[in-house]
Amino acid sequence: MRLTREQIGEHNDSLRKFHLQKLDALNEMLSNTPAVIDQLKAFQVAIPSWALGTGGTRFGRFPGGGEPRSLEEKIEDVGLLHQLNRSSGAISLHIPWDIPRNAKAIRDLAAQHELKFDAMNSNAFQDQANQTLSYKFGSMQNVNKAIRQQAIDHNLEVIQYGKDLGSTSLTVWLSDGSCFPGQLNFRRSFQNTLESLQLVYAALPSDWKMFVEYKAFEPNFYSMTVGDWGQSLLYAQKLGPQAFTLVDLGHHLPNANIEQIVSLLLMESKLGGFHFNDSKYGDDDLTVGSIRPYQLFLIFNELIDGMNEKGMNHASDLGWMIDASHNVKDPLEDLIQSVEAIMIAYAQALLVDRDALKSAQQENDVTRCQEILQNAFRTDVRPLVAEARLTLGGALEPIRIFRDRKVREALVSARGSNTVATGL
Ligand code: LRH
Ligand code: MN
Repeated sequence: MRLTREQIGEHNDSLRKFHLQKLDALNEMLSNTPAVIDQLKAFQVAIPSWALGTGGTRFGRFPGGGEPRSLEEKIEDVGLLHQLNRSSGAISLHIPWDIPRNAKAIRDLAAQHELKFDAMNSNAFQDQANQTLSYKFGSMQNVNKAIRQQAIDHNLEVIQYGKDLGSTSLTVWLSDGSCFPGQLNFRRSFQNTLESLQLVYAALPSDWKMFVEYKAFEPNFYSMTVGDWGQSLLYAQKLGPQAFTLVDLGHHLPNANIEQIVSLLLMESKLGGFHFNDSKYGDDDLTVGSIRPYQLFLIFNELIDGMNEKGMNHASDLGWMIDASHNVKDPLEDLIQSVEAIMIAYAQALLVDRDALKSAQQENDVTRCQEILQNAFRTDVRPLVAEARLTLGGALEPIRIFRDRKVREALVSARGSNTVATGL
């Protein structure tokens, strides 16, 4: 499903006058809007292939219809997102949910939709139908060497698929851990996992990165073998210069200060990227910015401060990915909102007067520090994000045109109302 240039043009024409009024008002108020718009135009967020259908919980799944039935249809859906917001120019695949049967054909299809392949994700957390050894008691931590080798071989296979598609990074999230005290020897589990990751690391092409994703709990509920940023950092430091930590916003214990974690990982040059989502309790995988938009802003504030200090390129030096699951929203609408929330938080953080903040911090002027941050956070930057979209050929209001053009209805009539996308 693609929209025509004319349909997007018509949509923008109907909204342009009001948009320009809001943009002019911001241009009056702010000094650096052209620079902010340029940085927004360069910023691309990768869409997870496993979040294009309806998710669910152990209590139920309520599909909305028209879900992609194949990798090809997933690429088409991300292509449509990118057509609307011009900020979703990459797809992150999960193996074996999205095995590219014909890599050349898949690459060509993605190119037609102006999409790149972001990080590849391995899956040693589910037992596949044809699998000989079970991951019930873990994969790379497992006391059984053959099971560890099975997980290593799977990751080597995932790297090969990535090389065939032009990806240059591998995300390893391990569900390994324990559910009860005494079940595991923590040090041996760490050592087994490190040795296994070292064998995967050794197979990385020289221009690749490995992201070690940590998670505090679920599906294990007593310990996780990559349980927090400290453990992930230990692995990344012991593995080598191509290994980094990956911060999934939903993978922290309640009230963790994620912006401080981000600041320190950047300082250590070991922050690799993000899985953006939002949560109120656990790994809820909700729409980005839907629960704690101020935290998202504070994270971007630390990112810009730390990346500027190291002269890093905002758009390309870190992995920007969404990791979400949709139980009650239309998956594509949810992803449109998530990308929008990320762009808004980035734009607000770009408005922070960093020199003023530094001098207020030097004077311990706590009140002024907060004023400087919240002045940026309370600035409605949506016209800047919309202008970046417009000048890249996108839609001024993606959700409105998605609904006005009855995209979901068209997908349901094309694909059926009971189609199920592979993934979570
Ligand atoms: C684990 C996780 C990981 C993915 C999975 C789909 O909770 O965040 O990033 O492999 O979700
Ligand atoms: Mn994740």
